[in-house]
Parts: sequence; structure tokens; C-alpha cells
Amino acid sequence: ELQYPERLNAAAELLKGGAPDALAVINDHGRWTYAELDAFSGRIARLLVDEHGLIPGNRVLLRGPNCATMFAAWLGVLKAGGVVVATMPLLRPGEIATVIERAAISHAIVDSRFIGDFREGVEQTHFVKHIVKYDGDYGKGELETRAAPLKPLPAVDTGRDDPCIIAFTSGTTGVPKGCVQFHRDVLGPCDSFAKHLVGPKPGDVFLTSAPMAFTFGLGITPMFPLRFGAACATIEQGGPDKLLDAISKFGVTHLGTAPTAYKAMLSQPKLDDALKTLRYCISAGEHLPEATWRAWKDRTGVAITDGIGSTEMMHIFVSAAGDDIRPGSTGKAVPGYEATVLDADGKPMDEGVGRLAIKGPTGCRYLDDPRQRDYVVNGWNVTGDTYRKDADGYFWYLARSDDMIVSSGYNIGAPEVENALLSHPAVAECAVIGVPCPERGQKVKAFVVLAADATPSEELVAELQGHAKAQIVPYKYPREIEFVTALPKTATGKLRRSELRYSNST
Ligand code: 3SK
Repeated sequence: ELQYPERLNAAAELLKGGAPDALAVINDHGRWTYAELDAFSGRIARLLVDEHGLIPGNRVLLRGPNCATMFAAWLGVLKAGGVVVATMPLLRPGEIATVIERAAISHAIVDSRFIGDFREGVEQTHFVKHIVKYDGDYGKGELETRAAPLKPLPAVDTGRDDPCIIAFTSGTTGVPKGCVQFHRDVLGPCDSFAKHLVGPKPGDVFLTSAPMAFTFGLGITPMFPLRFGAACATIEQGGPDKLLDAISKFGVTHLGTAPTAYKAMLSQPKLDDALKTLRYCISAGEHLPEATWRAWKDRTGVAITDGIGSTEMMHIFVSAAGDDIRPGSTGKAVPGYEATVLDADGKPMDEGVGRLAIKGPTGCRYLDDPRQRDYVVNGWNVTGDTYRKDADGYFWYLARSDDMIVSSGYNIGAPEVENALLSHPAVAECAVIGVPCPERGQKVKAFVVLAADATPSEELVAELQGHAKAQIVPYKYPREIEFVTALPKTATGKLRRSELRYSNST
């Protein structure tokens, strides 16, 4: 069990992870040591407290891509005892207004390139009294200039159970929910998943395509590297090409990104250069198809550590690394967590198929939301995923609980069909849903984004159907295939099958 002292400030703890002159952040604009990040975040805390009247518990919205200034702002808010609400840089004004209202934002620190939409969002609300702009890491914006002459504020005396983050879910299934995390919840994933499965150490360089607003990204940079004295590399946009460039440029050793990015990087010649330093890969955010895991291992020699986590639980709670990996399985409960599957009556089973449920050092605390009672049941955090637990405690993903297709009485997990299609070279991405069917109740339909060199045709439909039948039990093959140019996704890159279901519901 993870034990933390009653008085705890997560930012101060993280910054103790590295030697003062060790590298903490690196990007196209410069390098920052632990001492510099500590001082910069202390000055931002001073600015917020002395000049903007921030008191512990105030909620501070952050808006901008990952960079050293963003990390310093995040640490600065925590040092000041504030509560960070990091937002996806691409949120639209109406979505920003929802976050502002729900989280009762009083202060905001905004990258000046993203200020327009932000102000439009603010105008729709009665909150946000203080807005400070910064310039990414490009130069001397308002935040940097005003903070520069100030004396760094030491971290205020916060409690381990004081809120320090409100993270909004990405909204795959409806209105985003605000998840409240305490100071100890920032350290928990570092001291469970990161410590036991990843093992960061000084000299390592971490990179992610995910912004801090997605807690998967927040863990990869800056939480995990800082806790263990390693460094964070940052890029502003996380496409496969940019990831590969950054890996080579900054000597990245540890990468955390989504399955689609791993698949896309496989076809890039730049991958060879990246492999000079890259030695640890983490995948989350979506189920990692076994085909992608195997292709990545064959091409790079690196066995991706797959994991499932949630914004509610802060980070990954089921995973496996190294020799413990069983290809196709997400893994076992991460040390510190207990994981089970629940039967139809909500009872934990030793093995079998059911809803994945978790207990551990982190847990769901929705901000004023009745959906809390659906997520936490009898002390278990009940995820929306259906898994099979085997006798060895390994969890095998079947589907999001609402992605189960029932056709002629057979249960068909959408990802299983997607995995089969993805192993065909003509398929770049795909999504599978059940659509109404008079004979079968539902039938399997696939939406396919073709690889650049493939052309849609009736023949290709038949070929893909035949390919699927050869990979999985034939009754699961997609009876209908539609070629599309893109799939609907959330801001964090999760597939929105619900949107496809909605537009195919009649
Ligand atoms: O989607 C996931 O698996 C995940 C992982 C870590 C943190 C947050 C999330 C949603």
C-alpha cells in the first residue's frame, strides 16, 4: 500500500526527483534543469498569489500545448495550493465555457496563440477574474516577463488529500465529467505503474503526443520523469512524423502514445533513426490491437507495454511489461491495485467475462455528478470495459461494454473484428459497430480508412471480408463495409463508436 505523509505538496515532491543541475525539460526552444524549473514554477506561484490573489483551492485553467512554461505553470499552481484544470488546446468556445462553469474557474494561464477562442468561452460565463497570457516557449510573454523579477514562492503547506487537479473525461459517452484528484493521486501512479513497470531513471528522456489535459499524457510528461530524476521532451503537435523527429533530436528513450500512432510510425523510414535511442514504449488511450503489438515488436525489437487506465483513476491500473507480457492481453493488476471482473449481479469473479472493476490508491471522485454512483459500486471502480480474466490474473480486452454486438445470439466484440481487418495491408484504420438488422437483430458493419496506396472497390470489400473470415470465427466477419476518409474521434484520439452508432441507428 502506498503511504504518504499527511502534509504533502505534489509539485515539491516531484521537483525533488532530480539533481538541481540535471536536465528536466528539453525542446526546440531550449533546455531547463530541475533548478530552473523549480525557480520558474515558484515565480509563477508568487505571481498568482501576490498579484492575482490566488488562495488555496482556487481553480486555475491552463490552455496550451506541452512545453516548459506549461509544465512550470502546472507545478506553480500546485505549489500555490491551487487546483489545475488543464484543457485540450483545441476545445471550442462552448466547450471551454462548460469547463469554466463546471469547475468554477477563477484564474487562467493561456498560451497567447489560443487566447481568441478562450475569451469567447469566458464571455459566456460569469467566472474567470484573472487571465495571464504566455508565449509557449517562444519568447517573453506576459507571464514570463512579470514572473521573472519575483522571488520564487516555496510550496504552500497542502494536505495529501487536498484537491490539486480536476481532469475532464474526453466525452466518448456524453457530457464530460470532472474528476477530482488529490496531491497523493499525482504521486500514486508514479509509485505504482511507473516505478514497477517502467522504472524511469536519471538520463532517460520521456516523450508523449498526449497533452497534459489527458492524464495519460500528464503521467508520461511531466509526472513520471520528474519523480525519478529523468527528463521530459516536448513537442507541440504529436503526429507520427513529429514524434519520430523529436525522438531522434532529443534522444528520447521512453515514448507514450496511442495504438494508431504506433501503427502509423511503422511505415515511416525515419523510424530507423529513432531506434538509436528509443527503448521503452507505452500504449494507452485505446485498446492496442495484437497485430500492431506484433508488427512493432518485429520491426523495432521493442515490446510495447500496453495498459488500461482512466481519467477517473488518474492513470494505468492494468498492464504488463517485459517478460510478463502475454501478447493480446492488456496485462495484470498494477502493483498497489486490485482488479476483477464483475458478473451480471455485480459480484467479483475469479475468472470469466464481465465488467472490469478496480480498487487501489487512486479512485473516482466526480465533481458534483450523479454518475458517481454508476462508477463506484460496492467500493469497486467500475470501468466501461468488458474483459476476460484468466486463471493467471491476466485481463483480455473484449470491448467497451457498449461496444458488444449481439448478432443472431452471438456476442461479438467490435475490437476483435477491427483487429482482424487491421492486419490487412490495405487498412489504415477501422471502426466496427453493430447496425440494426431484421434477421439477426444486429449485423457487423466496418468503417474502413484505406492505406494511401489502396483504392476502394467491390473486390476489396470481398477481399477484406474473406481476410476477416480467415482471422476470426467466420460468423463475426463484417457483413457491411463502408470506406471513409476519417473516423470520428475525441480530442484525446479515442474512437467515438457512439457517433457511428448514432448515425447508423435506423
Ligand atoms: O485511456 C486510458 O487507458 C488512460 C490511461 C491513462 C490515463 C488515462 C486514461 C484515460
